[in-house]
Amino acid sequence: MPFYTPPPSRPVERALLVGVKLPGSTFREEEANIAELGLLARTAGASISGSTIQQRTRLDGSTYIGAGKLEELAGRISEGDVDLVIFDDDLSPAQARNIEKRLSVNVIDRTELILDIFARRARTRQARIQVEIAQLAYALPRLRRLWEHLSRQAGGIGTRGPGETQIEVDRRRIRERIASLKRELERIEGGARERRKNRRGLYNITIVGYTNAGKSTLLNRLAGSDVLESSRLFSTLDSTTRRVELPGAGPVLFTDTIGFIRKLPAHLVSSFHATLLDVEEADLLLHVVDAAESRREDRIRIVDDVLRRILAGGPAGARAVPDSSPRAATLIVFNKTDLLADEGEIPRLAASHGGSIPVSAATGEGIDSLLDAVRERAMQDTLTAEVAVHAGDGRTIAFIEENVAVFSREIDGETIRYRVRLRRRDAGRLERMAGVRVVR
Ligand SMILES: Nc1nc2c(ncn2[C@@H]2O[C@H](COP(=O)(O)OP(=O)(O)OP(=O)(O)O)[C@@H](O)[C@H]2O)c(=O)[nH]1
Ligand SMILES: [Mg+2]
Repeated sequence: MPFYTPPPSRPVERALLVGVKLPGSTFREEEANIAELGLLARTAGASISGSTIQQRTRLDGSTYIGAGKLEELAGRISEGDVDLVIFDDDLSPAQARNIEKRLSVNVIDRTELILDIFARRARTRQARIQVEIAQLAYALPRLRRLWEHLSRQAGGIGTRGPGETQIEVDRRRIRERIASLKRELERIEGGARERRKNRRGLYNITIVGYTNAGKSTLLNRLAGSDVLESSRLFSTLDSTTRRVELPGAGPVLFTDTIGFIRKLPAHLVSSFHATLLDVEEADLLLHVVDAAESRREDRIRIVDDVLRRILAGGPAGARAVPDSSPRAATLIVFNKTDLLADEGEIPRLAASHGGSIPVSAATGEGIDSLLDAVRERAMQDTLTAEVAVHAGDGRTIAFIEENVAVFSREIDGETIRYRVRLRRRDAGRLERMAGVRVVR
């Protein structure tokens, strides 16, 4: 595939990280951004040789960092301990080309790095297709550079004539491939939507948040499960759902989702269909925030923003709403409170976001309060009902058995009496099908 995909067994690449500080931001912010880029690079399997932040009043159109800085980088690279230069921002095809020409080592930008991590992590067919679509869409305007790269590797100069036509052929092939992958994705998602029907009747809680916030650890703590949790970024690529009995509220479903990050590649956002469905179907969103992270407020904003972008790209009508926000209520969960140096920080967190809940998924502290809050919401949004159905009404019986949390069923002559817990918004639908009597 015409994309930067290093072989899995490559030796550890030594990376130099490059950021630019523009007038709108501070050095401290850029340092934090570079630190995050370093984490991403390590997640992708690279080691870090060094980093540099260039202060500029504006970006340079042809070299991004400016000709002088580029020379400086070339000097730094000639010392011999750098195989790869990673830019914290997206480079235009021309910028990447110019920089690569001068530096003679691999040059990638933030999007390529994130796509590379996703490509390595994707396990399910659906995740793989989504990543491949994003990679191809990203590669499409950059084919010329990739071709130059290849011809340089082959030692060939003067391949321009045939190269040009080859690029046209490749572009067409890539577009065809994207179209066919999208069709396959739609087929897979059709099936997934069918399977999801099974969880309609249960109360759905979707866990969202910045990558590494502790979403999977929280799910494991809540459900006693063992979803992969790790200090690497993007350990979770596929959603996982666990059923949990909440005393009083019956069974509910918790779903762990992929983490978000600053400057998430646009192509990738539009392919987050699974997460979109998880968010759309949620009755309650738990937004997990790393309380010990100094930029937690920024991260809350970034996650809200990505959620809006995902929802805006969603199916039917959502596109028309530029500020589409999740339909479900959101509860902010400040995680990792065990890492807070200052005890007084916890009340300050609570004050900063009303109704938020401080927890430590690692130690279990605060988990009971979280479960209480979830139970309270679930009780508000669901109700216990008694449903009487004629034993011959197969359609309604099938609907109840498949879509509603059933506590008990009793046969009383020609009638089946169910005791169920169902979502308020499902009650009307059931009422039209059978005689629903609400028991309070
Ligand atoms: N000290 C401490 N560490 C935690 C806590 N919760 C999670 N962690 C650690 O934080 C890291 C990330 O946890 P995960 O649960 O994998 O985070 P995630 O949000 O699922 O991350 P991605 O799936 O990569 O987006 C792991 O090293 C966890 O052990 C906590 O309450 N306290
Ligand atoms: Mg995870």
